Amino acid sequence: MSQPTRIHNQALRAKIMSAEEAAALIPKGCNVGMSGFTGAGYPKAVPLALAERMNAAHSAGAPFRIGVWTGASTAPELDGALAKVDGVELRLPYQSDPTCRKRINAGQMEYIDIHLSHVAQFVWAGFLGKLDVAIVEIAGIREDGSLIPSSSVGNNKTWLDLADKIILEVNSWQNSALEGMHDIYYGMALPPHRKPIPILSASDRIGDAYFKCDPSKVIAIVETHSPDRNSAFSPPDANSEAIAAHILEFIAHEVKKGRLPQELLPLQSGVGNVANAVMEQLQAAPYENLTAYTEVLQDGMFSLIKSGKMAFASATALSLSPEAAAEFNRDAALYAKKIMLRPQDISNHPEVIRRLGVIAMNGMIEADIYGNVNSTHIGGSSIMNGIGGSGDFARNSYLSIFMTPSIARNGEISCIVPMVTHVDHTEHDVQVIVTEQGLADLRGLSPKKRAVLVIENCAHPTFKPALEEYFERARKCSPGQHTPHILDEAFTFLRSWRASHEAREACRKDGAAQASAWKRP
Ligand code: 0RQ
Repeated sequence: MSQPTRIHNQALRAKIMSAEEAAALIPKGCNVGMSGFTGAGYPKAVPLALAERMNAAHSAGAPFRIGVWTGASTAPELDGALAKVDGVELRLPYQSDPTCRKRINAGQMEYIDIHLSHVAQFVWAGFLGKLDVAIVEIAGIREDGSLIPSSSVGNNKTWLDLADKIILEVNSWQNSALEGMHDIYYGMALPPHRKPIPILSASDRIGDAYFKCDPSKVIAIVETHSPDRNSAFSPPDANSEAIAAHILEFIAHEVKKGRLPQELLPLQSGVGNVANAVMEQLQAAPYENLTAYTEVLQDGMFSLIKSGKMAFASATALSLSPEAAAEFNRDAALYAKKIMLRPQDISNHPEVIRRLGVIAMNGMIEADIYGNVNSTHIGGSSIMNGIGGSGDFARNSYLSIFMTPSIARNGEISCIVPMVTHVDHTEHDVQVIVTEQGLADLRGLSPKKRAVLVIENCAHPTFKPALEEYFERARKCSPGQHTPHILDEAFTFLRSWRASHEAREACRKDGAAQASAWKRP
């Protein structure tokens, strides 16, 4: 069934064409700023058509690659499709696509992982070179040529302002009630002309509801009717439930101590099932009038808005499951009054995060006994996703919480380690570490006291003795040192301990013959 037009500007209507025709206008080797943030508001047709074109070019022996700049992660129709045809020379700033990940770790794709709040400034300042083309999904074009943003804002304002050429995808699947939900701030300038950002509470409106767009730069408009990625959430598992319960207990303690108000402070919650479980548990907690100043609004937060527990949420993207998206579509006008979507350099701005006193909750891959956190690398060298907005929030929040199950890969690996193999958040940016085993409040503790608490409260029982042994020996090896370590062993100790532990277990089970064969590595 054909959809009523969303393009109300007559002059721009003349630029409507197919995705294939639009893709044909993108030059080889150019830098393209694409919309899209955590599976929301990404272009759904032109990247696929471009991938076809790239594939044909590769088959003809003439590789065709571009630089892909986005808000954050997108979807298989964008990152996945372009990566599969080897069409991406360089990708920034955050991705979570399996094909991209594989290519990056195989050295076949350049990847720059930067704080999400930095991207717009880097591009305005010219640090990343020239932005040639913008491909931006929008929900409609108004008579005056201004654009109604889609389910994510991300870096779209910057792409539209700075790209030489613009391709617009007008997606009629996006709810028309999105109109009015956005706050596009046009007051940002580069130093030394920068002014304070006048946001004093999460719901403050400081900009326009629409993007400005120079019509002379628009080279193509493609009409689509396609859903966002809308990944489903798995129901919270026991670990997520336990982590969420520890955080809720900690928050209740802070309220009791008078260090948090009864309505708490604005919440920021990272992506994923653990973050979602925390939001779900807040549903039953005795707090009202909650607010969020976050980057991604997921199902858990959406439920808090639906139940009336959360009064207002500011974000840069709506990243909902299919069920929650359907719910949003049913009652969009109501939600539109309680949700505001901003550019990511504002949703993640250090000044605002520090002023509002955000409670930041983010996932991690591993933490070390002193509180340094690795959010991005497996085994110290393979990228997982990227730092995303976790650094923007962790350093500037009022409370910075990092969470993970205590073990990974079927219990083979401890997520609490002597020394993290890669550091994204230093001990100075990490105040609370939580696993399903418990929570370590590191505020006000010197390194050695932190180590005792992290091992005691957060490590899995399988690995706790090894971590205690490491810490004890490190203290003895370097008496009095501020942050004791045995550098030769810091990365390998748990692995060799695990091997010896398994050998010991085998001996215990199989008897003396094996026991005599066992040697400590
Ligand atoms: O591997 O996918 O092969 O099974 O890492 O781990 O436990 O499923 O956790 O999905 O919550 O992701 C840090 C990656 C956690 C995420 C990270 C393996 C594990 C699994 C994923 P498989 P889980 P999650 C807002 C803020 C940075 C960005 C951020 C992230 C996979 O939270 O990307 O916070 N954060 N942004 O098996 C080896 C370990 C491991 C390990 C986990 N210690 N060793 N493998 N894994 N721990 C959002 C934005 O900014 C957009």
